[in-house]
Amino acid sequence: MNKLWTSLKIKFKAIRKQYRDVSEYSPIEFVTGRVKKISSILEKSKRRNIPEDNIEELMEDIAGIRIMCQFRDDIYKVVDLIRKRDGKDLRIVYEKDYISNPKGSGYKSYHVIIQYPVQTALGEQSVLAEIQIRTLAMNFWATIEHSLNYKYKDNIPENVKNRLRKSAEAASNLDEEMCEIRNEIINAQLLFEEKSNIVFDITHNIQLLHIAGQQDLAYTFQERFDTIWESSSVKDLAALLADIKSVMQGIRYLLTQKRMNEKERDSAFFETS
Ligand code: 0O2
Repeated sequence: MNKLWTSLKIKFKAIRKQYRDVSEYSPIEFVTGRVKKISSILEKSKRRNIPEDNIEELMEDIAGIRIMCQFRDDIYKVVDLIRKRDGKDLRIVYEKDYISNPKGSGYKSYHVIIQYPVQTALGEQSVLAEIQIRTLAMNFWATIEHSLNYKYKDNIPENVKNRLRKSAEAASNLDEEMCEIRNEIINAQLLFEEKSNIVFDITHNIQLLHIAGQQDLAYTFQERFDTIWESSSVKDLAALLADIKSVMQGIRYLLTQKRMNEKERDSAFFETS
């Protein structure tokens, strides 16, 4: 089983590295291996009537990995990454979405049960494994709840259960808040990029007006730019750029006409001389 989760862990760590190598944000924060405790295996085999000899083939979560993500949206990106590999280096058997449908305990995670090939002394064997995908907050909650369950031997007192459910809600709110903050940051970055592109275009076109000998127009636009720049409105900057571009188009048209007239005049001069 160690071979299985080591191989899976390496696979997902490699995906994370690929993102980081091209300086892109990785939806995978970190990956850990996970092997079920013997007591859990026995309890589950009893609950599901799985004969001891068939545990490895029939119990899907004996071993697997946990993939931790920074943000809740990242979980679905990781699920998509796994789906893209379906039928290639692994096969998806089924999925359990405990994020849309949390467990009664308050537990949240996305589980993907896969069939995965491992090399054994008897050759290649396909084994079942569970990939649990969750945020750091979900993992924090699940780790504590799991250890309390262990301590109370699955008989957590009702008042503690209630508090755990409330803390699961708090973890969920934290995830939501973080997602919103993140989207706000991404939007602010996009707006900043848009603004700097417009400013670059405006200043470049004002320079072109100077080169074209249109000093008066260049100064008029420069003044408008100075006023808008103070107020920092992208909408106003975009309107100014549109005005400059339309004036530039007119100037270009006039210059082309002028050049054509000059050419015609020159050829008429050479024809008559
Ligand atoms: P360990 O020690 O992590 O392996 P089901 O029969 O479908 O109702 P089943 O088959 O146990 O339930 O599958 P499920 O619910 O998908 O659980 C598989 C694993 O998910 C668990 O394995 C846990 O790792 C995790 N998990 C599921 N529910 C909870 C929960 O309420 N709290 C916590 N902390 N983890 C949960 P094990 O063997 O329980 O634990």
